[in-house]
Amino acid sequence: MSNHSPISKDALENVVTEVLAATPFIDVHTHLFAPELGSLGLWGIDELLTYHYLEAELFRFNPLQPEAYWAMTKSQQADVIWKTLFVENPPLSEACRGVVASMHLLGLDPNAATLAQAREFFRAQNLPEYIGKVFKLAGISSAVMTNDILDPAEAPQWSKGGPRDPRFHAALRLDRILNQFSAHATALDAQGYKVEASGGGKSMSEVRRFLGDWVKRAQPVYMAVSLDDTFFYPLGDLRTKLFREAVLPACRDAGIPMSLMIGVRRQVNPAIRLAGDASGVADLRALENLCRDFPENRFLVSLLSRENQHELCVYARKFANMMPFGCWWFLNNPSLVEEITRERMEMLGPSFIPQHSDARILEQVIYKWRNTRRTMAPLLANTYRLLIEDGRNVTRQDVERDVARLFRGNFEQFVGMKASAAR
Ligand code: HDL
Ligand code: ZN
Repeated sequence: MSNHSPISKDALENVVTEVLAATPFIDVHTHLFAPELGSLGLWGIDELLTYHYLEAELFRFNPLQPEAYWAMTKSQQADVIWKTLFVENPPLSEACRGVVASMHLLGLDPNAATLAQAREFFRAQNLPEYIGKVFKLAGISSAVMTNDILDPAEAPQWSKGGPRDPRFHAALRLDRILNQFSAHATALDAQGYKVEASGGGKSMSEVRRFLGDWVKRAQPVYMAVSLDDTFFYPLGDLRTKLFREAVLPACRDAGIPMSLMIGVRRQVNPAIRLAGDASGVADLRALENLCRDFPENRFLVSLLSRENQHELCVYARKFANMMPFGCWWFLNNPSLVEEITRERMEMLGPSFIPQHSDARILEQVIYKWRNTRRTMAPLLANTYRLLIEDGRNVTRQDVERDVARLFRGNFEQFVGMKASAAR
């Protein structure tokens, strides 16, 4: 059958599955790092098992108290998580099954009683080459990093010029500036930017200059911030001033979008550290105001609450300068990915970015993208089935075009990246 001949309804899911498997995706938000950024990049079985999603689940199955857990070494922590969640209990949760899937696809035995075999395998890997193997298994061509440019652990890594590995794109993460400016004004001042903790004086133009210097250094594809569920815009606060006079102008200077990730209820349980954040419903009038007041800016948006998803689709229909992306964090589970993606397709057609992995540990991209393809195949096939039943032909070429657009082209076009071959 040629690429241009109509697909029969019963062949749809096979064709969609094949096209999803054959198209390398761009992972538009991760916490992965290019190998040139050294130990910031996490990989291997001990990191996979001490992922904060699994730490949260450990405390539900094991009476071990957090303080005692934090006192352990990384390998002791991984051992207790493996024993508790994978040996003594069935790894049925999404995060647990993900580790099983990644191990299995790497040729490791997820039924093993201990981590000895896995640790030996990872010790033998050469990172730059291994990244290629993992990205191939995940079906991704590149990943966007999260570069916290005021993090004392990361900033010095860029002094040597920073990565030029085409598999990794930079994104400037601005939480310390937008959410905790006063606490980080000294760090900015120490780097030669004349800012004041109050945000007064030349602070706004200096923050804009700081961001411009980082755009030159890191060539980011977007700037980003994670915002609490209580976030609002505009208020009479310093964050409103920073958005208006520094950050959004810096995005316009660079011609790149601002990524807003809204809805975190931070540290509801500080005892479990990174695992201690929760989710809350945000007031999307803030987003409405930003998209309307800044028509020259473009906004990538991902929301943490399931309850905000439908109104995000409505707003995306009102503002073409806003691009919904991903099923973030607590939403990255097949049952919710399916619900959210269907309502996006019904309201936006293929003009959104369905998913990002949010991977913190390299090998997570293997299972997170396996899950996305597994969820997307029947969903996309059903979308095309309805179109055929309502009178329109669908060809393999249509499917290839739409999958490339959803998982590559929408992002490349929205951030102004030159379109790269999808092969
Ligand atoms: O702020 C973010 O980018 C979130 O993704 C957090 O890193 C969160 O802890 C996370 O890892 N979610 O998957
Ligand atoms: Zn993230």
